Amino acid sequence: MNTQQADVLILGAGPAGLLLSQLLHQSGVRSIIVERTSKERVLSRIRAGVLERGTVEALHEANCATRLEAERIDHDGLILSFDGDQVSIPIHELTGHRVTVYGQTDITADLVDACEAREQQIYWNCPDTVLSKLTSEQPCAHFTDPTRGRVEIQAKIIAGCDGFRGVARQSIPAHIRTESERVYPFGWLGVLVDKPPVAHNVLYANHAEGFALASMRSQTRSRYYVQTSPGETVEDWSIERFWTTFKARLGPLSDGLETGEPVEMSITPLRSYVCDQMQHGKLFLAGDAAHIVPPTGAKGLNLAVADVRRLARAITQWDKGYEADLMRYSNEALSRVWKVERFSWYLTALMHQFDDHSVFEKKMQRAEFDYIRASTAAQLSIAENYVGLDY
Ligand code: FAS
Ligand code: PHB
Repeated sequence: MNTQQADVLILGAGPAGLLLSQLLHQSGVRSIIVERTSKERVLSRIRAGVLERGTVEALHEANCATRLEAERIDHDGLILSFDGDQVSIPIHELTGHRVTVYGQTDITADLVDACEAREQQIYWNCPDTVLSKLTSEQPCAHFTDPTRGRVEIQAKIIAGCDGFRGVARQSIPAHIRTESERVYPFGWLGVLVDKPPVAHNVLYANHAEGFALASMRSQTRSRYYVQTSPGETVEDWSIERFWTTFKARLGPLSDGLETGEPVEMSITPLRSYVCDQMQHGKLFLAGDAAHIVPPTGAKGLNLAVADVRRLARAITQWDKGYEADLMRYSNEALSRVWKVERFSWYLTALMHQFDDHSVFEKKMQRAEFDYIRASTAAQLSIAENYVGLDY
């Protein structure tokens, strides 16, 4: 058995784990990362694309914003379309802030580059981690490294950044965990295509046949989504069927759309989920390990970053002998998590077609849209959530 000591053990090399390691390094706190899969697999994931102001700030704090500053696209607004009617919400005019388009794939690559530049220790391809002694002063992780064999890491703190299907949350005793979940009766089929974006801002469309979203990764690469029925898989969708559906749901807003063969095509299920305990003993959860939001509000990655910024500051204070922030971490993180869950659920309920909706519920969706179109106060509410609530 190879045994190692670490101040902080981070489980997961997704954006949450990588950013936490980088921010701790900036504060002089050393960590070790253990990742279930390969570096190539981590770098290949195509997910979020819209960054809140806090996420951009965090990447600057992490000294990982050089490429972001060279390639970012800032948006002053977002567009909501409802059966062909539309409202453009001027988020910058209303809040003084913008959102930034820069893909999660690029963020992950930038963070991995930073880790390698400072020779951060990352155990890749270690799928069998087991956590123990979480309520002791020396929590442990045991796993099998492909080259070194069995490894035991004795840490002072363990950060569970291992996503929704990781082991960290499951290591909190079930009788202590309070979990809340809403699974939506639809998914999103996402397409990445090397064509100029059809709209200059992110466009959300609710059409009688279903939801569609037009976003981008650059001026030459677009990211588009359509709502799919329960149980549908990516094999049920040809790219031709996608383009026909996408055009129909955008209506006249699809004028000028350039179609083509996809770089990537995949289906994501939609759920809202919160584990109401984000810490247990010396284990602290951050990101998708603790919560999931439907991507409608563009919040998944941004919420993970907000957790990590809070946790990094608390661990840095702990390292200096001040534990109060760490003891308050879960309660304070959850306060913001629930507000972001609300916004993501609200926009999902507003912009999607639900098979079990009565005529009344459909009328309520339309009335909400008409209210937003006519009310600066309603638009400000959406705008302040979209650009990111204060930490
Ligand atoms: P992640 O899931 O990204 O990373 C967790 C890491 O832990 C992974 O590398 C995993 O391999 C590793 N891991 C898991 N189990 C482990 C174990 N036992 N031991 C060690 N490591 C382990 N958000 C948006 O805002 N907009 C979007 O459009 C969007 N699209 C998405 C599409 C998909 C298919 C998915 C799954 C999510 C999407 N999200 C989107 C949300 C997504 O961006 C997450 O919020 C973000 O990746 C959260 O980052 P992490 O918390 O680091 O979790
Ligand atoms: C994306 O660009 O992938 C994106 C944008 C806005 C969302 C979700 C995803 O709400």
